[in-house]
Amino acid sequence: MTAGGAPALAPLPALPAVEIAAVDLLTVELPLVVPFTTSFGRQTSREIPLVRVRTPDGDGWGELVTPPAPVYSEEFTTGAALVLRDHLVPGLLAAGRTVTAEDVGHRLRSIYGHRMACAALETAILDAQLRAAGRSLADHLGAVRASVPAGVSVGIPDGGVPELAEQVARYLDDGYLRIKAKIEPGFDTEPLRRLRDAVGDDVALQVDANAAYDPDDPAHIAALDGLDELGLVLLEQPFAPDRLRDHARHAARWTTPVCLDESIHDHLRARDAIACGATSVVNIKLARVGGPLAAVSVRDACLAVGVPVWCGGMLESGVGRAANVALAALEGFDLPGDVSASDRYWREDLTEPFVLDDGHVAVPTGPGLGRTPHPEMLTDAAVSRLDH
Ligand code: NPG
Repeated sequence: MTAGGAPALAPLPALPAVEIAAVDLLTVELPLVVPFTTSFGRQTSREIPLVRVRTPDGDGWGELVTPPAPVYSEEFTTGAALVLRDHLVPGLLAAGRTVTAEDVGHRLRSIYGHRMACAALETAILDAQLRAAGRSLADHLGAVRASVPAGVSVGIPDGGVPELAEQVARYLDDGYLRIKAKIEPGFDTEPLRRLRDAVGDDVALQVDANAAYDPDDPAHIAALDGLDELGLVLLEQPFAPDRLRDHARHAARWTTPVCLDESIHDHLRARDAIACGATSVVNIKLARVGGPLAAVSVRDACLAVGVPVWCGGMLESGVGRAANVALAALEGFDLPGDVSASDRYWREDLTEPFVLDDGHVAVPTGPGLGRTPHPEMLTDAAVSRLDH
């Protein structure tokens, strides 16, 4: 058992440490092919900061997935870049420049939170270690499949239900195996009923509220009750992250499984949320929980009590997506995740693109992440040093 009681299914193999020569942050901006609107805002592009760990044996990469404002969690891009430069990287290197991915958790254990920032650093170090060892991340984490079932997350469109139905029809044509629609108070039961009518009962449809509902507001609860009749795969994060008891109270009345995302920041929270009935499915985002190693421990905690998991996304470029796809290839990730092809997000990805093949995305097999940013995509990147 690990410290918090998560049974490790199989310990990850040890990898040789790497010698860190420098740590950089390279930031590029990419426009999204379609605006992405959730209950907390509208995004038309992404500022994508990449952590690059330079070693004598080559570079390792990790993506910082923070939104520009602290609307999904406390983290946001400017703050995360600062905490990397002023706390995480100096704290890590203070104990020596020979490091392993595990050292991010061990050496920085006195720092609270900032999991997305930690995840970018841990991923970059693990990538460097794995590239030096000639091993893929998926293999290292214990992947059990060569390709993963792909779902797609669809924002709240400016054009309402007709535009939503049109977008969803296109994604289904492309082969996506499940649709996740964003909801918010005022855009829930009725639009979703019309979407269900448009796509038919056989389409795997789920909704994500991004914590926008008040568990004590009768109008909000009536709207969520209405969704319970639509044969949804799951209802994701209706209430604020800390409101586990409220999730449990309402989940007990609904037939639609409640799935938590924002609430689950580590394996202990996963264990508690499951035990109190707040969640019966868990969305695992490696960035939200602090990196690939923590993501495996959350998966372990869920699997130990038979709770299914799936891999979430944060509109990553090919760098972050490569890590997500490796995670989604593990045992237990049986539901299609928010693991979509590159062209759902970008006209041109930073890396060799991920493509959809018969509703699946192939798991990278090359060393480390198996994806490297194309140098020509980084020519306009803002570059800063994080290690001094
Ligand atoms: O396909 O990567 C993707 C996006 C999936 O809906 C998605 N992400 O709440 O899960 C979420 C949402 C998100 C995106 C949240 C960006 C925060 C920022």
